[in-house]
Order: sequence, then structure tokens, then C-alpha cells
Amino acid sequence: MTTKIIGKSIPNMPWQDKPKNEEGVMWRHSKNPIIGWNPFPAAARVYNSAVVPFQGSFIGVFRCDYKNGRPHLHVGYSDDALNWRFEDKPIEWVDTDGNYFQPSYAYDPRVVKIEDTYYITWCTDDHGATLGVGITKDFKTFTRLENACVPFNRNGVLFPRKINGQFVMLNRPSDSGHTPFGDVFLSHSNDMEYWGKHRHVMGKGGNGWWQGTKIGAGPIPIETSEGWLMIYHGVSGTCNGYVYSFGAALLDINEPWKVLYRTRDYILTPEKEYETTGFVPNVAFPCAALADSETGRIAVYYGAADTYSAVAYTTIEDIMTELKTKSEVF
Ligand code: BMA
Repeated sequence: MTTKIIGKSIPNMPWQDKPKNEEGVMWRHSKNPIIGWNPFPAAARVYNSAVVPFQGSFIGVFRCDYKNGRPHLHVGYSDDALNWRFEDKPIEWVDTDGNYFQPSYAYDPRVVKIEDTYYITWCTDDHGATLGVGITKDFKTFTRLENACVPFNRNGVLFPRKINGQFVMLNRPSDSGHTPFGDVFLSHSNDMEYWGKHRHVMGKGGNGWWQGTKIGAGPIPIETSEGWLMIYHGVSGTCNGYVYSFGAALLDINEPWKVLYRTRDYILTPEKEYETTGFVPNVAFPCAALADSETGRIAVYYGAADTYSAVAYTTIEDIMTELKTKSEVF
């Protein structure tokens, strides 16, 4: 049975066919990285960012590390989702009463359209790293809602529709530092304000070592005819620090805390110079995906070495074959 992506067709999304000699599940955009050092005056590095289709072209919410080291979120625009123009100023948040509500830092954004609203989640500051949530309809005005939880938590990733009438968010409880542990959980909400009915989705570990230290959700899960496709990062600890690779899992469509398949091996790991060398070496950190229901094409946006933005491709068929033939659920 062929697995179908459920959702919109995005005929103008970036795409390159799988190279003939490619044996992997994913292949990199040939002109990676798509964003390099110092892409605009305020930003030293733009990476770990989110991209969505918007009014026939594309819009993104980008993690921009300033030259003082702090990350902030900037909007970017693109016609081809590869060449980007950035706003000079960061997103300015107000609360639901219109009062200034700016985070002192903001990183690793995810963006999803649910019904008629774009939801942005990111890692924010509330006496420690936690999950910020905000909304926009036009990417001009932004309303910040209550944080989804108390510290410490990172990698808050919403499902692209309500499941059984509730919003669902993947998240990864952590610590105040560079967190040497971490499993993926999910939480439910009726109103995007109060979160509960928490479920453990999946843990670090397994037989291999590539995801032995911690894992965290990546792009917004992709709905398919067989379940939710979740691309995530798995972290291995080495004597020289962490290594961030991609994995994938298929989650039950109605009870997404149930894992049906999970890749035994990583599906992308730092190999190219822009992944192995930079501000933080050996990091490939997926944060967004464009998926075309018509062709089954998937483009994953990822941060490379906490410095660059890059794109890698796969298809629903390639990834489902990997999931079904080399699955390890634990
Ligand atoms: C994580 C996050 C990511 C970053 C990664 C590697 O804890 O802070 O933003 O890409 O570490 O440094």
C-alpha cells in the first residue's frame, strides 16, 4: 500500500530528485547551505528556523543569533523558499491585552497553520528555558499567549490540527543547561492556554548510540494515511561533545503517543563541512518541513552547526520504506 501525505499540495516548494548514487533516505540540497554567516546586519547566524507556505509564496520565522550571542526571532520572505530576505527588526510581541510582551531571548521556532491562524512556538525565557506560544494571521502583528509550561522545557511542536477536539503539543522536558537527557512527551489543550493529559511518546536509547543521550521533536508532524510522520533529532554524547542527527517515527493518528515505527538508524547525520564545522560542530537540527500531498515530496529545513540553514529532501515512500524495513520501537 502506498502511503499518502494528507494535506495541501505545494507545487512550488523546493525540490531536487534523488541523485543516482544516493543510498540514503535523505539527500541534501546541492546548493547548501542556503543561509550562511552574517546574512543581514543584525544577525551573525540564522539557523534552526521555521518555513511555511503563505499566500502563494513562503514565509519563515528565523532564529537569528545576534552579534552579542543572544537569539531573537525575525520574519523572512521568499518566493522559492531557498533565497530569503529578512526583516531588520525582531518580531514584536504583545499580550492579549495589547501590552508589550517581548522575550529576553527566543530560539528554535516552529510555525504551523491551524484553521485560520498561524501558531508559533519557540524556546523562551521565564526564569529558565520554557515554551513560548504566539499567534499571527498576517505575520505583521503578533500576539503572545501564555507560556505552555513552567521551565525547563524545549522543542515544543504543535500537531497541524486538533486531534479528538484538542490541540496537541510535543515537548521535551529538560534542564537549565545543555541537558544530558531527554524524552519526547505530548500534552493536550482545549484552548492553547491550559495544558494537560501528558503522555510519554518515546525515549532516548535503543540498540544504537546515535540517539542515546536525548531526543527532541523537529518539524510539525506530517499527516499521512498511515499515521503522523514525526521527524526528530537524536543526540549522541562523544568525548568532544554532542552530535545531532535526524530520525523519524510514525505515530498513531488518533493516539499519537503510540509509536508504530521508528528508524533504527539515523536518516541524516553531520557529514558535510557546513554540518561538522561552525559555531557548534556536528549539529543537524531539523525544525520545519514542506510536504506536497500531490507528489509525496518532503523538504526538511535544518540548522547546521548552529551556524547555517540547510535543506534536505526525501519522499514519503523513501521514508516509509526505511521505517517499515528497519524499525526499532522501544
Ligand atoms: C540544543 C538547542 C539547539 C541547538 C543544539 C546544539 O540544546 O539549544 O538550539 O542547535 O542544542 O547546540
